[in-house]
Amino acid sequence: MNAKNVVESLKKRFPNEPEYLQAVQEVLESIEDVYNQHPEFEKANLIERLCIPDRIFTFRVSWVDDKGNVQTNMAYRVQHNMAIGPYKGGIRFHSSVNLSILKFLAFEQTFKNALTTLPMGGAKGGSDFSPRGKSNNEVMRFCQAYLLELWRHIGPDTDVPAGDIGVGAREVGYMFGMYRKLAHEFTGTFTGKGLEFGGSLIRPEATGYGNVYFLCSMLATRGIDIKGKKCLVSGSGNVAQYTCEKLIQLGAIPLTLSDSNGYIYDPDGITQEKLEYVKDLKQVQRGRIREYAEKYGCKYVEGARPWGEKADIALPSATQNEINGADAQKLVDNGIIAVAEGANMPSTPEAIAIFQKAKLLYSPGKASNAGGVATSGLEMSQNSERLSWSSEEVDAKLKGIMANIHANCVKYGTEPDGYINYVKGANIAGFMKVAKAMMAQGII
Ligand code: NDP
Ligand code: 2IT
Repeated sequence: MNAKNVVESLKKRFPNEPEYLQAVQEVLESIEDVYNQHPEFEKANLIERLCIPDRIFTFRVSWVDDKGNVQTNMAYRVQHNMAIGPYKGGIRFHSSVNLSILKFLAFEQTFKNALTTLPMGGAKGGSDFSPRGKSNNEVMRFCQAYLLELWRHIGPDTDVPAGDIGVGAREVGYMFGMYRKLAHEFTGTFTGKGLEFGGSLIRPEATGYGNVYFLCSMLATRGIDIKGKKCLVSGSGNVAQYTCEKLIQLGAIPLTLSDSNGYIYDPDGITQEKLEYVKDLKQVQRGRIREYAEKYGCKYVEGARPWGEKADIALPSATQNEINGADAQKLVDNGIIAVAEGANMPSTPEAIAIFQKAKLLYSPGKASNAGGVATSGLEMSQNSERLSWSSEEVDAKLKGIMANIHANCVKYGTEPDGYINYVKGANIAGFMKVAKAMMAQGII
């Protein structure tokens, strides 16, 4: 397999899907050598079967807004790979959602889920519907309308959706409610559910907590303590909030948060008390991060991202391609020591090259944000046995899983000079598991 040629041929077949091609290129470049040590892979055309999703559902969703107008949105579910378990992955509601973005996310999810060691295949879904500015009733009607089509394609042993951008506890609740009504069964077909109806303790916290656990493992390879470290966090949603919470618990100092309008910089650090305000602002009031600056009298920068601020660690937790080459250079010039990705593919290829050239501790999202889906896997286990585990038990399992992913990255990603290439490590470890499962199951 020649990674460049495969990407070129995919470019011809899917010319309008830049995010998908970007994600594929990163993985293929890092697994090329290992893949070519297995001629049986090439004979089975494993690479095309692994890059192209098993199937994609595309459909129109119609719903009625509060003024009585009939609205339409495009909606999708990409079922990428089922070789190691039922399809599993979140649902994104955001105006930018298109097939390229969902295909990149489903592709990444396949390797991420393999890394968790739990039996989950890869999928992603979503719609160009934006919950922002919509009433609660409009969100509910949209979720129900989306499920009217989606429900027949999912199930506890088929495909188990969860949250992602624009989809949190509220949206999962509405979607699960509609699912169980249509399917006439109560099963663990969604994760991220409310605690009263089968949700798992620690699932809301898991992505952010897991990312910080992973960061601590990276720092430990250089004997660095997280205590007192100044951190730049982007986003202000689920992942950003619980990233801040774990940073605060471990004595680190989060300085920034952002949303699509701008970022806040709090030189005194975001404390637990201020974070509780952010949780309420975002989860209940559904306000903008600018309001934090107004309340606490700190800096707010409109239309910018926080990467120009000076700190020790960056934890991008908003969206894809939010750190470009120029941002990465600023971070390196300002003396950053580690970048731990909470979001999926937040760094462009140019940014990754700059981080790796500077020999930073740099972890790709598929390794360091895997705690979210891993805890979804634990929610599935609890639902199957109709039991709920304590938060201590779930958190201990999450810690163990993150430590295991880190160890696998070290195993497959350590370069001759001792530098740990976490991108390479995560891609090879995830790929090998899925590849072996596909080979064993024949050409299907
Ligand atoms: P939320 O919807 O809870 O929060 C998203 C945050 O990112 C918001 O602050 C949002 O601001 C901001 N944001 C979204 N899109 C953009 C954009 N185009 N430009 C700038 N800011 C943007 O989502 P999550 O916290 O769940 O997800 C954040 C990232 O983490 C995503 O990349 C997601 O794929 C990834 N992830 C999530 C997991 C989970 O369990 N939830 C698990 C693993 C990864 P605004 O309000 O202005 O839109
Ligand atoms: O990107 C991700 O891993 C998620 N949005 C979580 C997926 C899940 O099924 O919990």
